[in-house]
Amino acid sequence: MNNNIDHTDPAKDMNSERGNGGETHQRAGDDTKVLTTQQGVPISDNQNSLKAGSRGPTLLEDFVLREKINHFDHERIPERIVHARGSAAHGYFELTESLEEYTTAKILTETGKQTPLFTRFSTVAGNKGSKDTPRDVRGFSVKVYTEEGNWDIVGNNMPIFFIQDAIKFPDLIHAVKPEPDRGFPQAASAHDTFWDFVSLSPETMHNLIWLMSDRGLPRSLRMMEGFGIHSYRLIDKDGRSTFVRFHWKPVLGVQSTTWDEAVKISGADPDYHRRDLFESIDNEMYPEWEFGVQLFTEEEADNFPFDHLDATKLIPEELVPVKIIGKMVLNRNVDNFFAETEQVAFCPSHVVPGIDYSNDPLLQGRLFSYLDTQLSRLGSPNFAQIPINAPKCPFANNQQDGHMQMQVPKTRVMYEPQSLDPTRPRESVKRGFASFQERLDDGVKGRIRAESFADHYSQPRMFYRSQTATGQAHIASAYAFELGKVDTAHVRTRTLSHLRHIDEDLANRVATALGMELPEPADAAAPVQDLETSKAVQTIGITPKSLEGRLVGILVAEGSSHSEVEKFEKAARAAGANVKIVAPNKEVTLDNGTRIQTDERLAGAPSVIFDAIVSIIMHPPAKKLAKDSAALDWFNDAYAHCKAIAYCPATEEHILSKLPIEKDAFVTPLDDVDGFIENAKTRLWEREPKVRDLA
Ligand code: HDE
Repeated sequence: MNNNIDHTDPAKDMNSERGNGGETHQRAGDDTKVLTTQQGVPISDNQNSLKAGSRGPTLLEDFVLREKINHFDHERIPERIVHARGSAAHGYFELTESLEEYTTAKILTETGKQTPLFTRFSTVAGNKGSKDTPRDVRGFSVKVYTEEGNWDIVGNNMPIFFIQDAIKFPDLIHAVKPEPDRGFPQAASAHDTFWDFVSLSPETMHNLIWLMSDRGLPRSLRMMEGFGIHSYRLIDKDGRSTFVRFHWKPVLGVQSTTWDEAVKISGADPDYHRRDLFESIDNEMYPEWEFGVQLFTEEEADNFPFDHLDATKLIPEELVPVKIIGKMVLNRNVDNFFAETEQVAFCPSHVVPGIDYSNDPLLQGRLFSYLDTQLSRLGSPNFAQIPINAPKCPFANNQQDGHMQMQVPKTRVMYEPQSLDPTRPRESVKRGFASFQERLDDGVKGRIRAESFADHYSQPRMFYRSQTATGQAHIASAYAFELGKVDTAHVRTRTLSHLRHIDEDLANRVATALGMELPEPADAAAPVQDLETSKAVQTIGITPKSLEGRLVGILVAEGSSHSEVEKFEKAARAAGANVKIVAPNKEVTLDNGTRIQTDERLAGAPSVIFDAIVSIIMHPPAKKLAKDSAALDWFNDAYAHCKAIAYCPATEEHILSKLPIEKDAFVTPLDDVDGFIENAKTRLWEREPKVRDLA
């Protein structure tokens, strides 16, 4: 426990003065950094505007007031049309194994060097101020400031996307965003327009089932996989190409919350993921990912039972293993949210020599979209000069002028070729980016969808059949929940007609939960295949048994045992967890007389924000808490979310005995610290059917 209280008031040491209105504020002395206008003019009074007389009108002359209000009025920029809600951090990339055989890109061939990067995670559908824990895909964007220019891997936490062709993107997003007439629901796919669109676009079925799975509810941004999704190309020194898909694998493993938990977290802490990322970096528990590649040739791709240019298809790791060749560590929080997290501009078109694109029609459309949207969002083609976007290697070209130009080129020559200024930049065949010389045989021009893109159900089937029983129940329940919010009957029916192709059991469970009849299966454009299942696409099945990077909540109250608290805190920290002390009040005195400041008040820290809970309270407070719904929910929810609970005698007598909590293997008395720590590393999923009616 490091929560001993220091009541020193920092303000009392400062040079306080009473202003005219009677408020207390500090005035800078001559030796302090002085507040100025944007023109550098020192400001003497930042509390009162210039008036004619003490009670008279404010004067237009007041340039200090006008400049301040004017700047304030223009503080907002348009938020991202998608991925508006995001959290980011600085870190580095380090290559551990060279891909020299496949590419000339220095970032993928020079091992052992730390290259700075900036990573932003996001939800897709919600506005900038929306909650962190909706059921949604998460963005996973990495900007690596390589010495050959910036390389952005703009990916998601799922290995596939909803649509196959960029032309459908505005429709997909309009369908999922709040409905335009009513302006709701915010950050939610559970509404008619989304399911109307997806049920009419069977290509969405694969990403949909990932979204309905636990992958749509990450426990932490630190516990998500990242995927570049599309096939890219690596180009070697002889101009030969190998296809590649990029992967980020979290060292803490993949972990998710349950739906009920995610819903409650969004009320308890809408910034749950942002806070978690910030606090773990602040506590020097630096999130880390392994960087991996799936490499394959054109000939190998021709034998896949799907088309790798189709972004709705993943390449099973069992078919092409992910080769781990590097790592990413996030070790520095942003200094300023707006300057960095908001203004960062990721573009799939930012690649470096040795990395190139495939013909994936979704990727091709993205190559246009990002620069275009950033022009309107950041307001000028000079956004690349903003520090977070600027390369950290030398850069020079003949682009000039425009809004907010920060550079002052000292030359007559802003064109090329030229013969007047030898200091000006020139193209370099040797070092410059060169596109892969692809032979194109297909001479037909048209709005064509390749026949090899027609199979929309085989991989969703593979995904469903790969899950654990709990994972499958969560998926069926998620469909039932979402379709339960859809009022248009034919949209629900049409969705069920697709589910029949994915898996009859899934279709039946969802139909039963909705109280609906199963319709005929939808028309399938291609025969559905029974592919090999893949463990790599599970969530619960691959969540590591570990407390590393997780959070334990310890409930205390007046008179709680100092030594018990210390014992549990020590054990949890030794297992790699962080610990928060919770109490009915902000300050409490423990049995040894130490007065501590708690991390959270019980009313503001429901158990959903913890991975496991401990209760160490004496009889009088326990008796009182037995009448407090926040306290009862604390235990009930931890139990309902299959978490480990360690309880003291007073908790057992006054609280647990009144709740529908069975003393199963994960509900243990205080004397079994080791048992609690072991349980806290995982969840007791077998408990779930007792507490929830899953589909
Ligand atoms: Fe994006 N996407 N996207 N997207 N996307 C944007 O660019 C777009 C797609 C992704 O943290 C926008 O700067 C189109 C796939 C992430 O700042 C916009 C299509 C994947 C982020 C845009 C896609 C992504 C974006 C909005 C279909 C995973 C957040 C703001 C062709 C591989 C980046 C912006 C950040 C952001 C367009 C599909 C990931 C409008 C047209 C597939 C992580 O340009």
